[in-house]
Amino acid sequence: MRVQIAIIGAGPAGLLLGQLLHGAGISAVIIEQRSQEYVLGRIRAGVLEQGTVELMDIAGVGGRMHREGLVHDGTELCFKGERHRIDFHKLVGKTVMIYGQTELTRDLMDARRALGLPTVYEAANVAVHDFDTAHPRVTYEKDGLAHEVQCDFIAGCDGFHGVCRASVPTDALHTYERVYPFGWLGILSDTPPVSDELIYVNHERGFALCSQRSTTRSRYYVQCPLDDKVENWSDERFWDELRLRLDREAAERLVTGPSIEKSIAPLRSFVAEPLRFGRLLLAGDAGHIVPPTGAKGLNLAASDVRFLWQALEDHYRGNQTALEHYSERCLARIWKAERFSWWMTSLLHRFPDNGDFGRKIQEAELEYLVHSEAASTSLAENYVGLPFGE
Ligand code: RFL
Ligand code: PHB
Repeated sequence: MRVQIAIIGAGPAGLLLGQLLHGAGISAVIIEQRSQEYVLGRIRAGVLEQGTVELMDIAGVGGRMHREGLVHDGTELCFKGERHRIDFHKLVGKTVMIYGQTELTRDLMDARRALGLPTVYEAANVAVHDFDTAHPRVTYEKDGLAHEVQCDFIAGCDGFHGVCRASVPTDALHTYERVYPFGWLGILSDTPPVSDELIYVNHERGFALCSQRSTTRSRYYVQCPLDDKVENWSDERFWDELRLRLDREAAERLVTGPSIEKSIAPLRSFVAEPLRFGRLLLAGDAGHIVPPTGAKGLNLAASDVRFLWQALEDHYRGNQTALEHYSERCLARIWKAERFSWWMTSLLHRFPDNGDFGRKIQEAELEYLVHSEAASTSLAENYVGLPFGE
């Protein structure tokens, strides 16, 4: 098979890129190691920045998102048992959209199938070759048969554990990393959300987050030790712990029910530089990870894809240097989101070695944040998504 772009990975980055390239008349195949059902079964992000919403519209797949997604004008921060609202719309004139990564992925998969665009699921032993030459190749096996794809470029959209970044010679890559000393235990339940907006909680027992997928489906998280196991957490124990971390009104209003998903995610900050090696271009989690506290992971994947799609379109229109700035353009925005996610994480969690001094500093910063318009505006501006620098 020969295509212009071989996309590795059918997560949000790969699928969105595939859709945008199709709109630009650029041929692509997506090669994914898992099944479609497996990809859709992963419960992850839930908050879309306006820029991500716009990109879904440009890709022609925004219909259901606008019908079913919930527009949020602000969010709440809870500390010392009291909630404080940050009004994004009032402060920066923008909003966010609550629409689960699962739904966004499903819309992109459905659109791709309807257009008959080539996607290989359950591809084994995917390998990328010769990306430092003008003739890159991808090989994989499917149903026991070996396949080869020849292409102009390889888009590495294969997530943090993918093969693309791992195929780059280590001396060509600089990585930056911080691993946090706790995880998030999350559950999904078909219960009405405790509040109309998200609640981020700083509590002496640890961080908690009340999020949602719809008016009838909730997503809640509590900070837990890194070595904790899902098996240690019955639904009852989870609800009891969450209730303890909420303010009194929310604790009384919380509607509990059976969980339909429960998992523990570690928290990490990670950036690989650069994001381009010859004709291999990394996008999304393949190049960087943020802790979920700022709701930036999926949105960063979308912003890389925006830069990549535009650079590839320019390249095929004859601009021979269009791809040269891809990495630096992405990284400028990535590092700002890394900073914001690290800051939100530091502000809201209990760190084992922070001590009383650290706790007092957190409290002072939270007080400042909710009572200073300048500080609230800074949070709002970052949360809804910084500009693309265009
Ligand atoms: P994805 O979604 O990981 O998709 C990568 C795809 O590549 C496939 N793949 C391969 N395919 C072929 N060959 C190989 N060798 C391959 N290796 C991997 C994988 O099967 C997969 O289908 O990356 P992408 O597209 O860059 O999208 C990024 C987002 O998924 C990610 O940033 C967010 O979901 C991060 N994240 C969260 N972000 C938020 O904003 N809020 C959250 O609450 C939130 N929760 C999470 C998360 C990420 C998690 N991970 C990665 C463990 C919870 C978890 C558990
Ligand atoms: C979620 O709904 O899963 C979610 C929302 C906001 C975050 C992280 C996760 O910051």
